[in-house]
Amino acid sequence: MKRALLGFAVVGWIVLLGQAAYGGVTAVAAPSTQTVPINGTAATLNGSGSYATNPPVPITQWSWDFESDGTYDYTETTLGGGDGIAYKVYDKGGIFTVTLKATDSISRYDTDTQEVKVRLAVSSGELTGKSVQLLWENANNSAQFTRYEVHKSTTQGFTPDANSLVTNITTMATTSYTVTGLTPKTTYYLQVVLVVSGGSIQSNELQRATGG
Ligand SMILES: [Ca+2]
Repeated sequence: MKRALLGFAVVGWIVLLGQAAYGGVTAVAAPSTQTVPINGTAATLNGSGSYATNPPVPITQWSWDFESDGTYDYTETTLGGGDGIAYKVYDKGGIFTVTLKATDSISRYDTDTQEVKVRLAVSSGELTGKSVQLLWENANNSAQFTRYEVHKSTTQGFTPDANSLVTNITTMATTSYTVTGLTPKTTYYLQVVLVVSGGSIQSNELQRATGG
């Protein structure tokens, strides 16, 4: 009798191990990285490519933690008409890791992550023959903020580097800067790079021609 019970226990463990090795849910967060502006275009958080195997039952619930702080911020289900695709507008600049949790109809789940870079949206204020004022949204993220870098170039699509750097601004609340000493009747390309603890993010590139 004792031997029979032991045999059953061993078979049970083999079945459990088989499920862990060959079946389950695979969460797929796509696209893996993307860049969106602050208070602008929503990031697309697409978990619809997630799937279950052995048995291949449907995925019935998707949950997202928008900044991977351990709390899921939004959940949708097939019962509620969800399709596994969510959108998120960020109101803080920075680099965010989004966690997706996909759960199937028999309560198995998996997680995957994607990176969303939220860049500054730069616009222009006053323009003269020798200067241009830049304005941008507050990064509003003291947990990550390191500095703003103002860059200028006469080459469209330039990559910000030491040569294009105009100034560093280390006060997060500062959201404008006037670039001076420019040549009249010249087209300039301007960016404000947001540097955060996890890396740096280029802004949009602003094109402005100085007056004569
Ligand atoms: Ca969260």
